[in-house]
Amino acid sequence: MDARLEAVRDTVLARNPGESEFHQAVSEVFESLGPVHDRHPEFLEAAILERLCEPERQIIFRVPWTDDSGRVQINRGFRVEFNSALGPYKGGLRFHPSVYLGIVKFLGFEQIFKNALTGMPIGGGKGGSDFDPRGRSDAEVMRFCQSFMTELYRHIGEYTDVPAGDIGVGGREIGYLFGQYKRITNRYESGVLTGKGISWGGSLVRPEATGFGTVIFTEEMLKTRGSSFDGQRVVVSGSGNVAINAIAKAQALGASVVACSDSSGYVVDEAGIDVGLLRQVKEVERGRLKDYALRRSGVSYVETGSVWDVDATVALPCATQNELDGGAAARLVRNGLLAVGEGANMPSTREAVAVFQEAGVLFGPGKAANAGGVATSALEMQQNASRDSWSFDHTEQRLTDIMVGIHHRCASTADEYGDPGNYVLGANIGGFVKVADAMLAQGLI
Ligand code: NDP
Ligand code: 2IT
Repeated sequence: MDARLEAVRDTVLARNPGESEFHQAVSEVFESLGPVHDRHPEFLEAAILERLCEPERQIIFRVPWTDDSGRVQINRGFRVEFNSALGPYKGGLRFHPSVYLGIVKFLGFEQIFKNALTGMPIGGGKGGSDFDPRGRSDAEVMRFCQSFMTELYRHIGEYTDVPAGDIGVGGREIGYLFGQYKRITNRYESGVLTGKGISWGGSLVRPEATGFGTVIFTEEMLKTRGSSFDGQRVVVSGSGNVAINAIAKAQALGASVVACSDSSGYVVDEAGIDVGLLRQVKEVERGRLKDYALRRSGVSYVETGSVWDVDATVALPCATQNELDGGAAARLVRNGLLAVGEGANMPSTREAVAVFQEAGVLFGPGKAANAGGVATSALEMQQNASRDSWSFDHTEQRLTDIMVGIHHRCASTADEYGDPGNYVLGANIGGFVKVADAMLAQGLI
């Protein structure tokens, strides 16, 4: 890494001790930016990087609620409003026991560049809680969401900060959060949250958008090698919102998706995952992946090892950060891997990314490949602002155009900076330059 950038990076790491995921996300972006600063010394002079790494505002709050047995529970809530150069802070809320400030900051930092790449007018932010929704009743989830929003409402708004879902936050949670916001503020402010239900301000295609978008981006990468999803053998990690919709889209394009996972194990279904059954088990019944294997013949369920032990020509990691390490990457490469599209945020470790890139595997980093979710959130905001609602086909076409556009931006930026095919470089530089230009224009704030 460039010595000037290394000095800034070291200061950022020292000022944010113990936040390993944030350190990882910052280091990865900095490693791409040397050539930009050679061309744009004004960015260094204006301390754009130092400002980018310091969130504009960080909110941490107590979330008290009572469980079904009447016991008081206390969780911690977060919202990191990272950067508003391009628009209101925009990014999801994650409810998972692992959530702490370092995870929220890594996600918020990634979101700045991702949102810039979409070409939509949205800044970057992220939030969540260490609340674990697993095993909680609907009533408990509702009381938690109401308490969470009772603090969060004062910090968000259509023109300020617009949260959405992420791990552990889907349509049910957005509903409870929106209801409480409306009740406290006495405003039907549809544009304050995205991922809403269709009948009360949501957008068609938003539920599918992240998984669909990841596959569309990966298809664009495959096309550069004269290939496509048709006939590929695909492995997907996770079995939540992003994974299920990535499986559906990959199969619609002619691929066979033979495995997916949850945090307890993975299934191998050589006949191709039955998306209808998977949706029934995971989305309707809120069951575990093991239940899928119990209900379908010829499927094996594996509790040890990793879903990345299953050979694939295309890998779509759609679960969580750092779930695919260097060893798994090397094994996949040895067994014929052609492409990786990251549906999750930072699922590949830095060692894994290096293995893929050295082997010449097409590698689409999350901030580009999974941007379809937030882009469709921005389309939901457009519909809310105009009090309109668009058809499925129209919205899906917009999503497709946006993903093709992001692919083009990443590829042409990589070409421009002399490293064709390096989508990591293209995404980091493409997103950064857009935000840096806006920050310069807006003065020292
Ligand atoms: P969901 O909560 O719907 O699903 C998450 C899935 O990942 C579940 O199958 C879950 O398994 C698995 N998972 C979570 N944590 C772990 C872990 N520590 N180890 C193994 N598996 C794990 O979340 P989403 O599908 O919405 O999100 C998945 C990823 O996609 C995240 O990285 C998220 O940040 C990213 N993303 C999401 C977007 C969206 O629009 N929802 C947009 C862009 C990115 P289990 O049930 O066992 O916990
Ligand atoms: O990581 C992400 O981009 C998301 N969780 C979606 C954010 C959004 O505002 O739709």
